[in-house]
Amino acid sequence: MKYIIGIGTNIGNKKENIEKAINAFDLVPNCKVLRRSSIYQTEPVGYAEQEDFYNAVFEIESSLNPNEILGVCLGIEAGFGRVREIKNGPRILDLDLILAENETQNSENLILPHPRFKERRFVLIPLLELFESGTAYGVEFKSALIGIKGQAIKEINT
Ligand code: PH2
Ligand code: MG
Ligand code: MG
Repeated sequence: MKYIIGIGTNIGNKKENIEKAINAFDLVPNCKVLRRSSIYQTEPVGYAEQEDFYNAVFEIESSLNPNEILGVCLGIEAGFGRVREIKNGPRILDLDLILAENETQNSENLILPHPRFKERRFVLIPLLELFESGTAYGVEFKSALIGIKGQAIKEINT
């Protein structure tokens, strides 16, 4: 099954955090990274008093189920030394499961598609790079961009 994972970081060497996290995913047995977006510098959403984030999305192919993928995300975050503090606050690495191909879920641990991804330009813009039609796995997302106010985002070219 294919999955889209969103990645965000605003502590430390942000570009390196993104590269290392995607590489870590590729090293997990039964997980292969298929493609990834560019990296974007983005204004913090939800809690303003923090540094800009770097965000990207990537697509993987895996035989693991959504809950197992969630476990991989949390394991890689922990490997980066992430400690959970302020809601929406600074983080060295955040890996969010955004979409799964042909699969929805609504459990205590995991909701798919991600319940807030259509409110976040830092997810939608990189996702549009991978799905130029504006629809991913049958989920239309491009039209949500019209309703989003603020949330400055720019592609970084380094
Ligand atoms: N993640 C959040 C809250 N706010 N803002 C930006 N720009 N990028 C993020 O990845 C982000 C955020 C919660 O996970
Ligand atoms: Mg998040
Ligand atoms: Mg998260």
